[in-house]
Amino acid sequence: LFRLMDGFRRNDPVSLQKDILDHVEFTVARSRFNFDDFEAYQALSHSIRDRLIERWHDTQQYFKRKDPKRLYFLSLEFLMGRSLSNSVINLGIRDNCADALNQLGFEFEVVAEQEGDGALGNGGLARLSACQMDSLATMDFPAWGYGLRYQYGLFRQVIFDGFQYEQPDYWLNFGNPWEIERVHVSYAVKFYGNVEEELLNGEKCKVWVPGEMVEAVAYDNPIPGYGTRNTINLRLWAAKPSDQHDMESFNTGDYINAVINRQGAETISSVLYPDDRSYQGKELRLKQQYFFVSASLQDIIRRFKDSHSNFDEFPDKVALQLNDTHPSLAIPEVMRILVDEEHLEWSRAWGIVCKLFSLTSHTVLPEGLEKVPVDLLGSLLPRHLQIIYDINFFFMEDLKKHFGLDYDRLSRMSIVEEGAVKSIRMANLSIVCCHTVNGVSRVHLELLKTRVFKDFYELWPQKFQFKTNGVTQRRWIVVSNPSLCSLISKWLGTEAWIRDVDLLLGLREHAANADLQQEWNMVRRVNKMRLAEYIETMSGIKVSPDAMFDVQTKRIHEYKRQLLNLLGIIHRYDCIKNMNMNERRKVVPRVCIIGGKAAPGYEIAKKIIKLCHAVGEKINNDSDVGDLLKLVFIPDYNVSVAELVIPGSDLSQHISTAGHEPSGTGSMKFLMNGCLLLATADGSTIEIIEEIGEDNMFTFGAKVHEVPALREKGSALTAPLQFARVVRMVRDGYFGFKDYFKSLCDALDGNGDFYLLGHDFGSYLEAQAEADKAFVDREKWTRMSILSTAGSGRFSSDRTIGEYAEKTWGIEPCRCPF
Ligand code: 26Y
Repeated sequence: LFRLMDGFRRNDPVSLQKDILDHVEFTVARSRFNFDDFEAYQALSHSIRDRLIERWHDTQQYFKRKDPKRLYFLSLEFLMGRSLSNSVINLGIRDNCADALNQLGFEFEVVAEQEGDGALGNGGLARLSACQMDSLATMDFPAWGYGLRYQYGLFRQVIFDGFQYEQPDYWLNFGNPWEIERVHVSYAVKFYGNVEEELLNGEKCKVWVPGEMVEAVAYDNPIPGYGTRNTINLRLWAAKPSDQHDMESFNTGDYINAVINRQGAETISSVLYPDDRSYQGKELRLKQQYFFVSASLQDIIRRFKDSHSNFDEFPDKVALQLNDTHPSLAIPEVMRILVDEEHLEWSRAWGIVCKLFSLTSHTVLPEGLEKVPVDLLGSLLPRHLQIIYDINFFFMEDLKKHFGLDYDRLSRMSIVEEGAVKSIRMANLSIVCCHTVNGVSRVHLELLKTRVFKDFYELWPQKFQFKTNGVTQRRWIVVSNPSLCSLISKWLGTEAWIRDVDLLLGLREHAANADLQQEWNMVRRVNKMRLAEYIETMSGIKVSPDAMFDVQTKRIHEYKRQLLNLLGIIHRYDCIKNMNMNERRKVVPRVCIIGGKAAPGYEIAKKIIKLCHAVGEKINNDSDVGDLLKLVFIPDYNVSVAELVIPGSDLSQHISTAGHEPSGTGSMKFLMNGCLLLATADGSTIEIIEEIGEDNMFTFGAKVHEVPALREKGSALTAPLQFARVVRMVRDGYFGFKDYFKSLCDALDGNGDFYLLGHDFGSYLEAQAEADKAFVDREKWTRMSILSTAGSGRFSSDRTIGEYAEKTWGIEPCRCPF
């Protein structure tokens, strides 16, 4: 009772201080009279973890008692970043923690900097999962996230001589106070073997006799909501050797080798695949996917069975969300459990499965669609392959009824792809079984309907929906830009926008107010100085905060066109070189900042990184140019680097070839922080333009519907002369490495310019010139900046999650009352 009324752990600075010192002494095992910043981080984190665990228990008990329909969010990737600041802010105890640390002689910011990044994902899709978890918790939804606890997260990018090198990210080296190991929550996951038939009550049924077993152990990561006691769970699975079926190997007498072989099991969850571009049918990747799916479903079904016995109620209590097709083996797995283990009839099981699943697609590239070779699937998961064949058989029968014997269509829509390598199309499997297929922006849905999944749209138009992505303002304003956060609250007269983000619109009426403008610029200036300092420490390059900070940070992809940006920078450099002193005085100084990782096997992306360094080397050391132009590459871009870069940017670039970026979420983070966008009309920027108005940003380039015809024509005719000139500079070795850059230049030749850099170059330069013009008009620029933040509310993940909850998952808030 004491606990219900009072809270077990107190949150005043003195109690926090006591807890911190206790953890210094008993958890970190250091003297309370002598500990450093890192140990202070560990002790504070453990104190916060205690508080999270209390709330976690209360929330989970409340969910259990109320038994609402739950959402299970299945994703192979989560990019959580750091947890300390986010947790104390969501718990509402940041200032108290800072006071407590202060009295012990530590500074909160310095202590928080000690934390490493949780980087269990590649890019957009993975960070989106993290933002959505924050919204699910804050909005009190009864949700669980499931994922894999990779021992090695996304590689660390190291730049040496301008080239990218990949280093392992062994993020657990210094311990992870944010997870709770649940040694007793573990499940056996089966692989290989064969399928046998057995008689059960006179009926034939299939039994999968596995050839290998691995244990999945749960690690729980509490996700606290903001302004609520609700704390939901992100459960990540780690692979451990299984005790079952192991007697044989130990009886052969080769004890040492038997022990060593057991360690092999752990490789399943050892490393994240660092490619977000093309799927390769690798056995380990497939093993990861099934391992994750099997453990999660055993856990979900166990929880369901705790209070239910009839599987017909399963879809009333459970919604399963597939984050792209990566977890789509969950579909045959649920069928297998219902049919083989629970002995439901096929058609009854199928009826249940069809009400459970929803899919969100995050790609438009055909290479991104997963296709698993049948041989691989059949050897690793023999029973699942049979089930997939059966699902396909019934689906093909239905199709014939619907469309007649249109064999072209049948073969395009089949889950099984015949061809040199017979494969299972995971997207087709998912669409057949999911009640809803979501795109991540309006235009993305259009592309899914008219290109990628056209046949399926014609069959099931009602399945196809979109929910424009969003990002959480808690992480992307409150945590990463505290001074802007205070300023917003001051001018809105409330902090309520942190939960109710539409209130940001209230800033619109103050956008021209001179006092707000002055305070706004002061906050932005300090953020720029912080970024300038970081740049100098990382690269030794001194940049002036008076210059416009022009930023493009995201994964390196041809379609994202970092190369267009670089060619634009070369053009700017070329112009400055050809100016006289008088003309140079009119140039608006720029600091161009590029950051992002290239997939290790993506040669062209790696060349783009090298080109950035080569061009930077030349420009930054040219005394003719001085502070008028700088080019810096920020290495190892990740969530915590983003938290520093985004608030310090003036202009940010989102310049993909139209029709290639499903949504893009970086743009939303920059927008929230009052950074102006320079963008093509692609993905979510189309909707951002609608929300804040075309006159509030700088847009250029071909439109989605123009791209196919332009490609046909080739851009040889439309590319401006300046384009040929800058490409030639690279080709002729003006920046060195002539041979190495040759293939980059070849790809831009007239007919080969697939991403239309040549076509868009002219309008890109015009948009850049517009940005220069606006930047020198301080009043105008600041107004645009305030209006950007004001209009960013629609791009909060709170809005996205609200839409999913209502239209796709059918779940309702369940708020823990104490
Ligand atoms: C199968 C494997 C090769 C693979 C692994 C990861 C394929 C794709 C991915 C990740 C895709 C991804 O991150 N897509 C991005 O999702 C964001 C969130 O919806 C979008 O904003 C962004 O436009 C899209 O590229």
